[in-house]
Amino acid sequence: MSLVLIRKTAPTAQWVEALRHACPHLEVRVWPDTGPAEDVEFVLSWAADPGVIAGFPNLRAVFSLGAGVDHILKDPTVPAHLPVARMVDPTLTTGMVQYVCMAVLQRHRGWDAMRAFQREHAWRRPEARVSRVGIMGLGELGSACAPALQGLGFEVAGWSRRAKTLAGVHAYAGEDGLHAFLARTDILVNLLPLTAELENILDADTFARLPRGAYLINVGRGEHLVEADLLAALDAGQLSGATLDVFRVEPLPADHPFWTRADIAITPHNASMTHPGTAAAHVAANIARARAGQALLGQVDRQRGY
Ligand code: NDP
Ligand code: OXD
Repeated sequence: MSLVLIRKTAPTAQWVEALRHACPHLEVRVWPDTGPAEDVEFVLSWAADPGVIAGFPNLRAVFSLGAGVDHILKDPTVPAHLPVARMVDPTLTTGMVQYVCMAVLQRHRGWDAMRAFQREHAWRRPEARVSRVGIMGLGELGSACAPALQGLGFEVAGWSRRAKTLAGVHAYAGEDGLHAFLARTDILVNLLPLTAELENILDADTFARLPRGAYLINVGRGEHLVEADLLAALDAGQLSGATLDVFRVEPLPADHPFWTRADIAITPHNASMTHPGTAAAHVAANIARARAGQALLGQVDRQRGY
């Protein structure tokens, strides 16, 4: 029996080596060289084409190469009974904490303004700011970013589906908590998963509820953001800027209006990456669990969508 690795647009050698090391008795194959479809027990995938996963009749589980599972759940052919697990990887978490802290600090300390002053040879200090950070999504990643930001001196709030208690974090939950959460947030960090309910959550209404001049950091998914509403909010001064790592269409098309805006910082969906050396252990643990008929680590609730 084998595991098939599906990673169409990125190298696979490191993954194969790490998986063979973590699971010495597992046969690892790289799609499309899968061998007999009946022999495939697990798929470890990022953005498999629709129908590919359903082509393996004896699967025990599907593992995502990333924290997000939207790329798997949007394929209607993936059998409903099949357990799906998201990635939980310490290196992925650390990378996200670094990125979010970097983007928050750049905004808070006026880094872009200082670079612009430098280009003019101007010895000038940006305005001092008070920045209350609000994190949408207090899961694996959001709940790791919160204490790191607190350690840097920020007042931090978080918004999740169910009520949460995190030391020192102002926790808001559900639709009832959303407006109050937004009203106290100067820098909004989106770390939500993409579910049907959350698509387009970063829209004109959300922006209007933030304090005037607030800043957006979107590291969740491009589909959370209504792009035209962001441009309108920036033009109207309701938002003062945005750091965007994820987009509806990736790579971001060369003629997209975001590219040329001084008030938008773009990064190429690399806020954080799964690292095979640390993540293979999570896959190995889940293989053992699936074979023992146990719930997976990071198992997704297919109804909830994350
Ligand atoms: P988790 O599943 O651990 O956490 C998801 C969080 O979102 C939970 O706190 C959950 O609430 C909350 N949530 C879900 N639905 C709702 C809702 N309807 N209303 C309010 N809150 C909701 O995910 P991770 O932290 O591991 O990852 C989050 C996302 O980050 C990924 O799905 C992916 O899209 C993105 N990501 C982006 C990367 C990048 O490089 N740009 C890298 C890695 C991830 P509750 O706690 O109550 O369940
Ligand atoms: C992920 C991502 O979901 O990289 O891990 O977006």
